[in-house]
Parts: sequence; structure tokens; C-alpha cells
Amino acid sequence: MQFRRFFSLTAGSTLLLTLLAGCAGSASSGGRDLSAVQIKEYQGERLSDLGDFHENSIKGPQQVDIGAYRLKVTGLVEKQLAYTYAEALSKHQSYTKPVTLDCVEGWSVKILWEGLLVSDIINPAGILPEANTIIFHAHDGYTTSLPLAYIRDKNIMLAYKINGVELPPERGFPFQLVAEDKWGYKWIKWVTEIELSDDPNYKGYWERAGYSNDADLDKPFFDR
Ligand SMILES: Nc1nc2c(c(=O)[nH]1)N[C@H]1C(S)=C(S)[C@@H](COP(=O)(O)O)O[C@H]1N2
Ligand SMILES: [Mo]
Repeated sequence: MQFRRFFSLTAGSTLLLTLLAGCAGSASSGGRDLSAVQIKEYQGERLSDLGDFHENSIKGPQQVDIGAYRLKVTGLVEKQLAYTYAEALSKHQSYTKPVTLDCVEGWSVKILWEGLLVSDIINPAGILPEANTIIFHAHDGYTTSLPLAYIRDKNIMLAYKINGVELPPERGFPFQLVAEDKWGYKWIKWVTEIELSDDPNYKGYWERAGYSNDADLDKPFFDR
């Protein structure tokens, strides 16, 4: 397993913690954790700051009403699932991993992500054998897709914390996909639905505009 269990991480490693400016105070129930401190360094390596992201989402930051929110698993499954935010977090093991997000615009951020495995979230739905693709849907209407084998083989995470802090609204609260080794447009934010599909050629928002559907970081991001 290439992941560190969340519990062994928090128990065993020395993390350099810095107060996130403007975020001191007590946590409010059910809302953002205002007492959160941002992790600045992980296993001797410096992490990027939450402020180092560039916000360029298609419709700007989304405000998701977490009371009404459901994380749905749909498509080629035996039975559809709909998790509340609390259920999604309590029913699945958490993992942490430092991964760099690279945007095609030329900036990148190295972040310590904490999240759930997409496989753990979808498996209880009973995935039908013809499924080979996952189409992710988001609150702002954005979509993107990835091969089911990639999601499983690489232990791809759905993150709910970055650098130890609950995902802020502009970073994708409640969940952002950590699409390791893929260009930033695969890192879908504000994820609402995980759809199992048999269409490997499905094209999401930026893919329809001509960006590569593979989106492998070691290849050009334009198909033509
Ligand atoms: N729902 C949604 N997710 C999205 C986008 C978007 O517009 N909507 N933009 C993508 C792009 S192009 C990038 S580079 C990353 C950037 O993450 P950030 O906005 O947190 O910096 O989010 C990706 N996820
Ligand atoms: Mo991007």
C-alpha cells in the first residue's frame, strides 16, 4: 500500500504547523473548522500554501449546502448510492498523500491531501462488469472522466482536506478529486456524482474544448 494510514500519520510523524492567517477561533458545529491549522511541511518537504492556487473555475467558487448535499454513485451499478457528507466520511477509511496539481496554465501546487479512496466509495454499489469509465459530475455543471482501471490501480482519492484544513469553498468543498499524474482539469472540485459508464470516449468540459482525454502529465495536453 503506497498510502499511509491516516491514524499512523497523525500519531507518528512530526508536522510543522503554522497558524493560517485569519482562521483562528473555535469550530462551529457542522460548518467550516475555524480552528484549523495548515500543514506547511511534510516529511521534510515544503508544501505549497493554500493561497498559491489560482482560482479559474468555469463559474467561480461554489457554495454547497452541506445539509442538502449527497454524494451519489450512479450509472452501471447494481444499486445507486447517495451518501450524506457525514456518511461518506464515517463509512470509509481516510488516507493522506502529498501530490502536486499541475494546471495547463503553467502553475502548480504541492499539497498534502486527505481523503477517501474512490474505489471504497463506489464498490458497495456493485459495479457492473461492462463499466470501464467513471464520469464525475460537479455542482457547477463541470464534468470530467477517467478510466475505472486508473481509479482503482492508482488508489485515486476524493479529498476533503488540504494541508490538514477542511477544503475551503473555492477549493472544492466538500470534495475534490486528486487525479494524480493528470493535468489539473481532471481534478474536479465540488463533486456531486460518480457515474459508472461504458463510454471511454466521454468528453468532459475541457476535453470537449480540445484538451486531451488522457491528460497524462508527461504528454502534451492538446490532442491536436
Ligand atoms: N467543478 C470544477 N472543477 C474544476 C474546475 C472547474 O472549473 N469546475 N477547474 C479545473 C481546473 S482547469 C484546474 S487547474 C483545477 C484547479 O484547482 P483550483 O481551482 O482549486 O486551483 O480544478 C479543476 N476542477
Ligand atoms: Mo486548469
